[in-house]
Amino acid sequence: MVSDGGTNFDLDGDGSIDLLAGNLAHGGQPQSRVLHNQGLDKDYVFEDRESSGIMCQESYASPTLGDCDDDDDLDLFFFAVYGGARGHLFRNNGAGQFAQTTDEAGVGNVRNSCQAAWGDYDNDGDLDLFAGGRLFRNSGNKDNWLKVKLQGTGNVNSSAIGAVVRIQLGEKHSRGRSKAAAAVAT
Ligand SMILES: [Ca+2]
Ligand SMILES: [Ca+2]
Ligand SMILES: [Ca+2]
Repeated sequence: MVSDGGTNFDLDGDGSIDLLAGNLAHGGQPQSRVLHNQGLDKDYVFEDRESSGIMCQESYASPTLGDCDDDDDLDLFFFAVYGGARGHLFRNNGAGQFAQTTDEAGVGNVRNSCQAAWGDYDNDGDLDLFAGGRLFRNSGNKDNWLKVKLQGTGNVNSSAIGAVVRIQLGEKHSRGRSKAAAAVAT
């Protein structure tokens, strides 16, 4: 497997961190795949869930995750490094399966990109996409959102990057890991 990058995240919201391995996949080589962490009861052994709906394309590189539709699961933007090949957006159904929604989301013309990132550049509570030297503003929805500014002290880095934020509102639980100085929960 020719992996050009990977990432870890809680694919299905069960509290255990899963793995997503991105694969450049030259002809006949294995596709990108999801490895599901089966948690404490199974001694944290990973189950190979193969593509989990992520279509195969030669030239995929590092996967980039963010909850672009504010439904509390992480979605995937997979950019492509070869000229002419385009990146794709996959939405997570919350149970660990992905569906491609590139054109519907308006991000269908990102080609030959070497990196992508999610971030709320306009501070309106939804994640916007930076890819291929372009900025795609997310039109969002009318859900409420909460911005949490984290401050590390002592042995914790000053922006508390890596901290886990858990929020309970009635019966609903939300969880996020800080990768920047501010975390957003919906
Ligand atoms: Ca999980
Ligand atoms: Ca989502
Ligand atoms: Ca935004």
